[in-house]
Amino acid sequence: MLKQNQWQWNKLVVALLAVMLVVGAYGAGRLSSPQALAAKTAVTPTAPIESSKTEAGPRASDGGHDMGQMGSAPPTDEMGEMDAMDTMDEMGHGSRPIPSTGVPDASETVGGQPLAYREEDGVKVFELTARPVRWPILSGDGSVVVTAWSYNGTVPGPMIRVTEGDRVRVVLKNELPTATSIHWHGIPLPNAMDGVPPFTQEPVQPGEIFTYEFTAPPTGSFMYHSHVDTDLQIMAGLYAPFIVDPARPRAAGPDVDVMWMLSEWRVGPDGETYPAMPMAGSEPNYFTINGKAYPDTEPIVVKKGETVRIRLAAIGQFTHPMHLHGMNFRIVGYDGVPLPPAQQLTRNTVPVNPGEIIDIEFTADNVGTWIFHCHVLHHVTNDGVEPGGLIGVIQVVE
Ligand SMILES: [Cu+2]
Repeated sequence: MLKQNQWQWNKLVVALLAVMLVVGAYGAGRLSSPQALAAKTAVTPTAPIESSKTEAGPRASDGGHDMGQMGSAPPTDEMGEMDAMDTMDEMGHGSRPIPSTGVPDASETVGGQPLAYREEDGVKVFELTARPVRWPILSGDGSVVVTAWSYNGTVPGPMIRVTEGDRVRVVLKNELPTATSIHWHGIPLPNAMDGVPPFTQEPVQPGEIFTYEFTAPPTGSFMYHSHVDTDLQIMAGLYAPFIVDPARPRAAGPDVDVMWMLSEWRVGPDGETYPAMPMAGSEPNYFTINGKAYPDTEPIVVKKGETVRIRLAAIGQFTHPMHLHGMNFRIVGYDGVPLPPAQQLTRNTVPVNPGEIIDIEFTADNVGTWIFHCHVLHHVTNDGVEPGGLIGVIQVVE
């Protein structure tokens, strides 16, 4: 009896040991994969293997970005070249910096300004040149300059503003190192003018010119942006506002009427600019309204009682829930379509998803210095330091 109990006890111990071994091995496997991935991810941003062939290396003038947790170590011997190559493949082109060698500094410092046009036989003709530029997103002591791809040397590119029914012609010259195109986001137009290689046109090669022409749609907020390698080219700055005004304006327009284009950047510890691609491991560490991070974002100053319209456009790869302090706003337009009063929600926070354009209006009836900011809290930092990023200041004065 005793012997049989001992035998069963031994069997139980052996079975328990076996279970522990299996669970242990499974747990170790589960743990080791993400750790290995994290190690690879951390190494990649400073392993610009591709770029080292064409780039002169880190820009000394851009040194001093303390990346903290975003930081990364150069590839270690044990990592080996094969591992580095594997990681490059996993991360795609998000791991390569936007080439900065020979890129000139921007001559303008404010983006999204109205673009002058000339009239030819009743057609409004606009000219755009897509070209690289060194663009300041933060000035002063902690200045940060990114390597951007721009329209006419600014981020965002210049605002095209026309009246509904206008005939519009846009001549695009490509001075980028790669092919590009322009898509007219939200604007109904003939298919051949939609700007989407390979579906509607061939890519516009470096040095080439392509002319777009269409009729301006009914009034609303739109944008234009590249439609080639979009997760690189749009993240690098190839976007701009396009506004269509009503042919017969309503009695009283808003006193302030601005468009805020929201986007993200990644500046690496090497000072180079990487396209922010969250799902490719290239997390952004700077966030901009019209190409500027707070405190360089343009403040809005209004008198008490004046009306403010802000056209919010998320052109990057994140949703930005924009929250206004001190006052509520009405959502008066969605994706370029003005909303009738019965559909206008009153809110103080509105999520702006990638590709969406949301028009809000409010009466500035509360005196003070109010902020209108993204409520994803990482997005109100500059490289991890708050306040920064997607904060706009609205100053209501007597
Ligand atoms: Cu955000």
